[in-house]
Amino acid sequence: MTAPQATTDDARDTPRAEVLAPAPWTPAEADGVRVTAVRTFLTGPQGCPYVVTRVETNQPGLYGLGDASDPQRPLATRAVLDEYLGPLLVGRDPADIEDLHRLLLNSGYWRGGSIEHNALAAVDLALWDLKGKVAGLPVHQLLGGKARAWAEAYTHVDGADAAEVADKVLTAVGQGYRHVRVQVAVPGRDTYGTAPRDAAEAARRRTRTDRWDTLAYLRHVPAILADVRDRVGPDVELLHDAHERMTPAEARQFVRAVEDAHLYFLEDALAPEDVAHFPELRAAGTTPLAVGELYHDPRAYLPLLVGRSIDFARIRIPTLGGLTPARKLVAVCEMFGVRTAPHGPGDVTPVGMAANMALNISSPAFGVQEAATFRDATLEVFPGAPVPTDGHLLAPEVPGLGIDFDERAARRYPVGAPLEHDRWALLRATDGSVHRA
Ligand code: GCO
Ligand code: MG
Repeated sequence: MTAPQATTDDARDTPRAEVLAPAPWTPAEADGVRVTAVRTFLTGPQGCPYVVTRVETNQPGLYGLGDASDPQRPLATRAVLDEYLGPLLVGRDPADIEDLHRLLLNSGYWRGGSIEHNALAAVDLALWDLKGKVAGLPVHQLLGGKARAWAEAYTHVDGADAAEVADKVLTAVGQGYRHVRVQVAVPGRDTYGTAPRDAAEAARRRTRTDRWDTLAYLRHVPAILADVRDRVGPDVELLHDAHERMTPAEARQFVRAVEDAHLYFLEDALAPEDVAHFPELRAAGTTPLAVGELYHDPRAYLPLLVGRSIDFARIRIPTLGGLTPARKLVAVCEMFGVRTAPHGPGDVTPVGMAANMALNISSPAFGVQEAATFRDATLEVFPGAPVPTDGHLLAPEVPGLGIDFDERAARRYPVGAPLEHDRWALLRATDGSVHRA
């Protein structure tokens, strides 16, 4: 760390000690719980970069865990934690989460954004974990206790034709799932959420050689989804993720065309940039609409909630800045009759999933939880990771978030180089233009 340069504005040359001044009401006695260190870890047991934070205290064995998982910018979120938020937290009493959340948020002056919020979430979750451990209560008890016995989970299937997809849906139903996300491959085109069928396609996927073709998607996918519905019957909820690849006009056509599939929800039919088109999208059909994984500002949901133009909020707790803002957003969702479907693909760590579960089990607004299958390596690194059984997730009944972190095991799964993951920038449309992936 280079010595601070002399600046013209003396106020900015505040000695470090003053920046770390405790809240005016913090009792002086030294034996109170105090943060002694904020450690960050980069690990990749699930095949994508995870940034995990451990907030350590002066009480033996008392620490809190957090998740700062922006899988496309892990080094950036880690730097915010190591250089700014962590040093600001050391020496403080971890109990006043609201105060600390705002202090850390305001410390950047230019507030918000995915990177800052993921870093903030890592501290925020750790403070809630600590508060539960100090209180001897699971975090869901701090949020008002249980509103349900378990949280329904949804799993992912994909395929090239209705027969294959229907088979996989019925297999998932056999495992106890009542909600299944269905993605369909468009032949010879890049399609979100579908596994490459062979080595050649896997190679094309790595270089994003296949193009995105909305017309082919609109012609192919709604018919397959309706066919899958006919094959699996009415007793399983089907979900689909359009992954913000359509224009508002195309999304209206898709919503109209997919009516016969009777979807539980259609996700990300519109990109955040096109949010103003949701009211007309809602008018185009009866399919419930879900959105939110790309939203890092909780207030970005307000026009959609107040306008009653969505049915599900796909909240991503790490990207929103943690449990503190997420619990407030979920309360507002409840007021507007919008349910939650928290984001939970493999790139939300088990710590983030444990935070999801604290909200899911305690909030009346909960709808369904996305539940990727954690690899054995991930379960090894995160003892207590939430794992669905019979299609649902149980909330841990131990103090805190109910999850742990094995630092030694984490070292066995180093992450890849920057830009190695996902290649979101590489997708192009049939005319060669860059396209949201
Ligand atoms: C989902 C998402 C993810 C994202 C991924 C980005 O609904 O699960 O769309 O698959 O694409 O989290 O890193
Ligand atoms: Mg999605």
